[in-house]
Order: sequence, then structure tokens, then C-alpha cells
Amino acid sequence: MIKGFIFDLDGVITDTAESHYKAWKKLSDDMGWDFDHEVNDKLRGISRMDSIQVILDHNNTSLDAETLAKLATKKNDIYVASLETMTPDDYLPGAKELLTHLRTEGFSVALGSASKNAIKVLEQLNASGYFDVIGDGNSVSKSKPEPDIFLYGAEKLNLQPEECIVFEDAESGIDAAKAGGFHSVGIGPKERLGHADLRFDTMAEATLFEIKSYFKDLF
Ligand code: B16
Ligand code: MG
Repeated sequence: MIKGFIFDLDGVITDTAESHYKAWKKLSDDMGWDFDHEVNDKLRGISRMDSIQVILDHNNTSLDAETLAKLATKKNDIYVASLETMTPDDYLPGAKELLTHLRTEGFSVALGSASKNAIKVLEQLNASGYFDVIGDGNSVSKSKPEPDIFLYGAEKLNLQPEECIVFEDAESGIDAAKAGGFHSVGIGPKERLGHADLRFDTMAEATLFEIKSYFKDLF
């Protein structure tokens, strides 16, 4: 039976992809690296240090670990500054409604984000109250597609993976959910999320009614 839900943050609850893009773009321009939206899309759901490595590989460049860490911090400072303008109006359409409905029906809810800035984003949105457990980029060391962040959430909720549905917008996030034995819902296009158990183009379509209709034997 489904007793809990684990939500990714960026791309599911709110759309920070453009803010990440602008921060990586500024760093890339300063460094003379090529960086565009196509490369940015590959960074969806992966950690900050994995992200900078993808950008370096795209530019056939390598740097020592210390320089890499400094540059990643520089990008993060730009990104964090941009979060100041985020407000409770910045939920993706449908996200707040689904979270509210889940709380009303008494489901357990956890966050399972790769971001080390997840708490700041939740504060800006005024969303912390929707979550019983917050798993973020500081909670586990192995990032998606490893299942660790979702296993962390399930354990803290005192639930088995098969009792939880994971919501994700990243290919690596659905891979992580499947690797951990979770049910999965993908938010985004089929080309990226065709391997999710259930998929919606946007969060606006992901109502509890639709979810219960699809996973009917589990409710
Ligand atoms: P930070 P999610 C992920 O968040 C983003 O999708 C990804 O683009 C980002 O690189 C990663 O967080 C790390 O973020 O630099 O803030 O620690 O989708 O897992 O909620
Ligand atoms: Mg995401």
C-alpha cells in the first residue's frame, strides 16, 4: 500500500533550471567556456560537482580539484543570490495543490533533492511545512542515479520503498527511484522520462485522483 510520497525539488516543486543556467552561463562566459541550454539540460538532477565536470568535458578541458571546487563555489554564489527574488508565487502550477491534498489525506511526505540549497529554496517558497523529512544534497554522499537520497527519505519516514511514490523531472532521478525499488512518477517529456511508471507533461496534470487511478491496486 502507498503510504508516502518523496518529491524532487528543482523541476517538480519549482523551476530553478533557468536560474542554474544563468549562473553556469556567467561562470562559463568568464572562463571562456561554451555553455548553452542543451548542455544545461544534462545537468538536471545531478550534483554541483558532477555538473561542472559535465561542462568541462563538453569543453574538452580539465582542471585540478581545488580550482574546480573554487569555480563551483563561484557559480553557487551567483545561484544563491538569484534565489532572493523567489517567492511563494514560484511553485510550479499544481505543486502546491498536490502537496496540500496529500497532507489533508494524511500521507507522509519527504523531499529528495540533490541540491545543497534545498532548505533555502523551501524557505523562499514557504514550503517547509509540507514535508515530514527533508533529504537534500547534504544528506547522502552518492547522488542520483544512485538511489541513496530516496532510501534516506523512506527510512526517515519509516516506510519501505514499495510503500512510496517518487516524483522526479530528471532521467537520473527516475533511474535512482527504480534502482531503490520505488514507484515513480516522471514530470516532463517522454524522451526524458519514458521509463517512469507514470508520466505527466506538467505538475498541473499530476492530481491525486490521476495518481490513485493509475496505481489503483496500491491505494
Ligand atoms: P546545488 P533536484 C538538483 O536539484 C538540480 O536539478 C541540479 O540541476 C543541480 O545541479 C543540483 O540540484 C545541485 O544543486 O548546486 O544547489 O547543490 O532536481 O535534485 O532538486
Ligand atoms: Mg529535479
